[in-house]
Amino acid sequence: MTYQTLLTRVENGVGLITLNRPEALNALNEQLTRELSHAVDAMEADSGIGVIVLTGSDKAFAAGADIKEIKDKTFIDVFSEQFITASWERIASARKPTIAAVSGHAVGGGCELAMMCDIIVAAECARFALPETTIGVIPGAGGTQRLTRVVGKALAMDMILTGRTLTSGEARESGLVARVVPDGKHLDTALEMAARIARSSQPIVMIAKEAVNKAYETHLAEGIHLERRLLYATFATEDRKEGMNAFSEKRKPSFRNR
Ligand code: CO8
Repeated sequence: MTYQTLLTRVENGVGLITLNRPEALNALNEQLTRELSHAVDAMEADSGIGVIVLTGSDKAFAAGADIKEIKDKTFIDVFSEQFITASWERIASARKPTIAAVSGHAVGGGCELAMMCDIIVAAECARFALPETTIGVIPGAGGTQRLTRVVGKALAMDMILTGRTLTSGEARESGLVARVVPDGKHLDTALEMAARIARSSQPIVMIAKEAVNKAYETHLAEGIHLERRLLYATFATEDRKEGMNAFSEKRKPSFRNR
């Protein structure tokens, strides 16, 4: 499948999606969000892919919603079309692990898109901001909710009310970003992490992802209960048996995703 606004590639069990609207710093227009949703659907359905990596250019991961495309919309337009539809959020509902490799601007909807991924790897030059209030809107793709859960109310309020930009170092310190690496190394690092994850059993990492995500959606006792149930479920897989046998026999496991 060829896309107008994306490049895609599959290697070492990893699906790579590159946002490719350099003329608009990868601003998220209707076509891009539709194509991104389609690409994620295709990668989720491809059993040869264990992990999805999402990246942009060195200058911009994505500069947010396409302001030129939405500037003349009325309330009734965005209400009727259900602007910010499921296609915007598709990557957030991926069952396979997702990694955002961010360099340059991750602004507005671009920052929200990165936050929809399970892990963010940032180049030193990466910058994160939710400046929507400065142009008369509010974050609309989960920003007020995901950022607050990850960095806490004080910093979320600071960023969302003032629109200030976080450096990669501040993003790391606040827990928004998992790793900061030298400029130009963000994608290689993300691909290496992804290939490492992709060597494990797909259903097992999907179960682990589901358990971690539950931590954001429920209270501790229920989360621990779910974790235990999911742990027990891993004992129903062939890969659990293979992983433990391989360890005992001092050999590398050969997982079959079963
Ligand atoms: N939309 C459309 N075009 C954009 C966008 C954008 N978000 N960002 C950049 N561009 C375009 C510029 O217009 C410019 O195009 P041209 O050369 O034709 O003038 C080109 O990309 C390069 O941009 P700059 O020249 O501005 O590049 P700089 O390096 O000087 O600045 C910045 C980079 C700081 C990222 C700057 O481009 C900027 O501030 N962009 C806008 C960031 C922003 O405010 N994003 C939030 C948008 S709102 C949102 O994401 C959520 C809205 C949800 C609610 C919607 C409800 C309807």
